[in-house]
Amino acid sequence: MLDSLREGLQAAVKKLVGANAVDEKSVKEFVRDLQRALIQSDVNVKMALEVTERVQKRALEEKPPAGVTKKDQVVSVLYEELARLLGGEGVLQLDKARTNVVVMLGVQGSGKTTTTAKLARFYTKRGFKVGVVAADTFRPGAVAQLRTLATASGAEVFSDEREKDSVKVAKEGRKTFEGTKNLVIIDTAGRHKEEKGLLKEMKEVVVVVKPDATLLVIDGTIGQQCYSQASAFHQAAPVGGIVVTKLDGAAKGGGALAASAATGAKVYFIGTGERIDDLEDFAPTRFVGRLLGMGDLKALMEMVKQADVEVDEKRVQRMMSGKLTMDDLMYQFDQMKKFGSLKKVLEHIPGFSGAVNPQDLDKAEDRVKVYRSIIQSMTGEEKMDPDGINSSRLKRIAKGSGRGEKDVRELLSRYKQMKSLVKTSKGRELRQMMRRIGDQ
Ligand SMILES: Nc1nc2c(ncn2[C@@H]2O[C@H](COP(=O)(O)OP(=O)(O)OP(=O)(O)O)[C@@H](O)[C@H]2O)c(=O)[nH]1
Ligand SMILES: [Mg+2]
Repeated sequence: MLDSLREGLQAAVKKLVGANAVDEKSVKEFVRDLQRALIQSDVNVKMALEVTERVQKRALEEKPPAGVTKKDQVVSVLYEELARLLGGEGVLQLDKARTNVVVMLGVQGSGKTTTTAKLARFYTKRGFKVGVVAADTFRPGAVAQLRTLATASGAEVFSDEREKDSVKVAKEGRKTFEGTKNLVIIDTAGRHKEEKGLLKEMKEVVVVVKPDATLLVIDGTIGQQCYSQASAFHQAAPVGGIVVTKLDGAAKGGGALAASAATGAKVYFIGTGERIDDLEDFAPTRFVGRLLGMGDLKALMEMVKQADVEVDEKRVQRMMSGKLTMDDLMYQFDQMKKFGSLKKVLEHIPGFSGAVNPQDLDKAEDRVKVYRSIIQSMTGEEKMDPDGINSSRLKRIAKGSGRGEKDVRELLSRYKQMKSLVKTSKGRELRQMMRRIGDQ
């Protein structure tokens, strides 16, 4: 999903990270690359320019915080600005103590009926009693479609196939469920004799039903039209929240940004498939993280900070004095494990995902696994003083760990390298070196 936007943004980031220095020239080039990536992925031109101007201004004016490189700072500025564009975390505010009413809006085929059923399922699972109202009186078969989908979701369905006035059906449905359901979702028509008529009808439904929220359903694959479509609906009936559907398919992703910016409303959910469970609640930071090919940057920074503190305080001083044991090495491996896999760590680091051959990483992780099993087969004395391991001990360790003698020798020579490095290096370099231990 979202391949084009992701690839464009990642290519821009990779180029910046690969540049010799972050100066005015490389920042401007970065900004141009970003603009191209955004516009090619259906982000509205005006928005693309606004966002990238802010990125440029901050990149040129702000200083990186202590311990953060200029490159990482620029990438995290981009991350923040994209997340901000999406309007922060959006949650549909529902009060279980009463009957909440939500009206679905959107043009034909955008996914209103499917999303109605998905939402019914989503909230039924969370203990809500849900009723859905079939207020699409225009399209033949609409009621049957909703009935099939919503019944599978565990919700009760209200419909009146003789009534052709959708406003009346919506009103009646609401009345029927008032007091007995926690949530009433009103599915509306997407087709009309003419487009203006559709917007007028939506306006009437909203005026009569007075919902707690209107949700605009936007097809994520329609590209640039997302912006104007969202604005048109927003003018007819204020949009409370947005659901972007079909983000599993050919969507370029810019539509989500566009619809959000056009209405000022937040994206609450995204549809990621045709099945009833293919609905995700939407977190902008996660979304942007996915786009930039990194996980949650904030979480990463936390992890790095924590690990650094532990390494600093508990170990490095002692190691710096030249007393390096196999337990210290093992500790380093455990640190890496705490990060999840090394690969995951690199995915988190701006510019790194995709820049490193995954095969190399797999190899590095394999080596660490081998080293770990060898260290486990050592006696306490051997771990404390690896220099005292003679050839007969070496044979025993190899046998005990099920590894080759060559592997044991390799580990010992790594250990020696590191120990001699300890004497010359500062703590920071040491840590970097230790993190690189698996690299061959
Ligand atoms: N792949 C994919 N398909 C979806 C998603 N959401 C909806 N669809 C499909 O899109 C088509 C239209 O969905 P509907 O829910 O009928 O759309 P609608 O807005 O109710 O359409 P009208 O009732 O004609 O206005 C159906 O084939 C759905 O299966 C999604 O998130 N991913
Ligand atoms: Mg429908």
